Amino acid sequence: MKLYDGGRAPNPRRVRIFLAEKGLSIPLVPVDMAAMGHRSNEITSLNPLQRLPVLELDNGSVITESVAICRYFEELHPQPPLFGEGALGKALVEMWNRRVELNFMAPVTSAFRHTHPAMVEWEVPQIPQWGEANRPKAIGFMAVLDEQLATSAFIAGDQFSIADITLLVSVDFLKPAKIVMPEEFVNLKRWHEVVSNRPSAKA
Ligand SMILES: N[C@@H](CCC(=O)N[C@@H](CS)C(=O)NCC(=O)O)C(=O)O
Repeated sequence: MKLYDGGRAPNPRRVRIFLAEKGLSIPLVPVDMAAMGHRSNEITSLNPLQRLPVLELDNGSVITESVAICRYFEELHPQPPLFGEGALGKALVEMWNRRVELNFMAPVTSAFRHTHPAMVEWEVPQIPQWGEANRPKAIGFMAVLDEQLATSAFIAGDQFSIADITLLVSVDFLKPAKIVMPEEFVNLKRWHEVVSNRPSAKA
């Protein structure tokens, strides 16, 4: 089994954090994304979308999409549960993971990809106005996150989950996206400190 990894990029990091939380060590194949390694023939043959991460199994099967890769490991290694427990717990984790992906991770990464000069070849067409338009969207959703975290230790409830991992990589990507978290979001800040101190956050 091999995990094609993309270094500091948020989606590959999601999977590395997930594996660290599970205590799993999977052989990594580093791909130099700055040198466009993700557009190589090797990666394209595994994933025609030319995106990372990519998990290649020993039988030749290929899994792309960070959440699908994490789901695979969750099924093989159910402990600790990171996709929630029970009908309600699982639904809430899925709900928050999707909410964070669509309403926060997407605007944060779009702000970066549509404004940063290094992304010109990645994001075609690069539309700086669209990047600018996404900054207030990301900040607007922080209010929803902050409200949820006012009464909940983690984003989907009392237990750390994949939704926290998606949120962590997105909050950590605010800096490259040149978005500042407003001081008023004290619950989100408290949560960020807590999850950043977990050993897995170094992944
Ligand atoms: N939905 C995919 C997104 C994967 C993705 O966009 N990965 C980025 C790195 S964070 C990438 O490979 N980008 C390459 C490109 O845009 O050319 C997932 O969850 O894995």
